[in-house]
Amino acid sequence: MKIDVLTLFPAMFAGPLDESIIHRARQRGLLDLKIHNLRDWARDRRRTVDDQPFGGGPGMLLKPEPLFEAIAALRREKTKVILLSPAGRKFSQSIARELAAEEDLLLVTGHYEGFDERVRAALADDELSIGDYVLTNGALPAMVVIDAVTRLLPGVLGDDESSRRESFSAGLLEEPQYTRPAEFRGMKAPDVLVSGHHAEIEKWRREQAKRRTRERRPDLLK
Ligand code: 4GX
Repeated sequence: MKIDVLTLFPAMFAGPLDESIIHRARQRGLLDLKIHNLRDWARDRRRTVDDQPFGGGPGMLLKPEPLFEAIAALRREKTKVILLSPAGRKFSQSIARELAAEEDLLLVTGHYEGFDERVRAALADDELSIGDYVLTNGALPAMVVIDAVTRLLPGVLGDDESSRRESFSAGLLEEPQYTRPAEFRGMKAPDVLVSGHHAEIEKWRREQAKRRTRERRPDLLK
């Protein structure tokens, strides 16, 4: 899969996407990720990308010309252009699955008070929010989307990692889990897990996952 990102803060992307599973996916060619600086499409000597809103009010908006030129330069036939902003539809695992089936994404991160509305109207195929809180810019939301989508691409996770995810636990929170030692500072791991009785263990895990989901996230059961 190819993912392009348009941002005013390309340096923010250096660390998080060069570690661990995402790093491995990039190295193996499963994810082709490119970060682009919106300022490269500014026309004036000061490389201006923002301007004051018509009608007055606080803050600045991303002006349309650099965004239109950048998106025209970066988009290809099958590219899905996605804006990141608090006004988007709420990002979720099912949207991550939708996006993982695409060939080509262009993530456009909001800054300042947002975009000129014509960017939305003319260029965006979708608009996503990662949750109901206010961040300083859209770089972290873009990285959240990239991370959640990349781990769903074929071949990115090892068999162990992905088969466990695909098992009964889908749609439920994880059950309590323990590793050695079986007793630690007076706290014991449940006997059933240590017992080695596989059918009992599976039954216990399923019950615990359901109970935890019912107690903490009943919305997931609906
Ligand atoms: N999920 N932010 C975007 C600027 C902005 C404001 C309005 C477009 C319209 C966020 C989130 C988020 C802060 C990124 C405001 N862009 N983005 N930025 N939550 O809080 O996606």
